[in-house]
Amino acid sequence: GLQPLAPGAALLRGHARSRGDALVAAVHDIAAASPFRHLVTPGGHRMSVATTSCGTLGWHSDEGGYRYTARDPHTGHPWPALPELFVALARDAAERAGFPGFVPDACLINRYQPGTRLTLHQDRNERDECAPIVSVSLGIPATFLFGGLQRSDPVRRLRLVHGDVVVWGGPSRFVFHGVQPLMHAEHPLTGACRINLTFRRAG
Ligand code: MD5
Ligand code: FE
Repeated sequence: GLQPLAPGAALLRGHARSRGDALVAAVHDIAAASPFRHLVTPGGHRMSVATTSCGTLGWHSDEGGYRYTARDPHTGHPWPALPELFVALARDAAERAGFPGFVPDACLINRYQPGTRLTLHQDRNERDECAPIVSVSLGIPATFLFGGLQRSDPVRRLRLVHGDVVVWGGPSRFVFHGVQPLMHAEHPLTGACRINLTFRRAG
């Protein structure tokens, strides 16, 4: 089923669950080529979330700013390709949520361990502002926070579990959002860890 969350935003509960094994296996292959790393924010803070990417563009930050790059600065090589499974899942989820024809060129992969958090922020480094962001949760549960277009807007809490997919588009594309510090738990596929895939049209 599809649960509307806000204008342009929808939760597809369990939509990726049947493909969980293949998705986690693909993440392991990607991380073997472009390892998870803790990026440094432009403000000089090491992020508690560990990140890698796949696709023609990947996400990077350092003291110089936030940006998408064609090569992994850690390896000097292009980012691993987007697996066909990822492209098909993102496209199908976006279409169900009312955004047909979504073709992602970047997938950011975030790895959360107990205590890892993501402070409230907006995603505004993607060129195509009409394209949605598709988020896939794998592994242990997290409490996702989403607010409004102003940092001061009230924040709603949403529990996301293994296999949940959320599509953020239209008026919800630029809302403030974050993830509460992860509680300890274990999942048979990921251990004490949550993996989030976010599919974007960045270039
Ligand atoms: C996560 N990742 O759970 C989230 C899922 C990130 C990030 O926030 O930037 O890596 S993506 C959730 C998202 C993205 C863009 C817009 C909105 C939510 N939104 O409008 O709420 O690791
Ligand atoms: Fe974000």
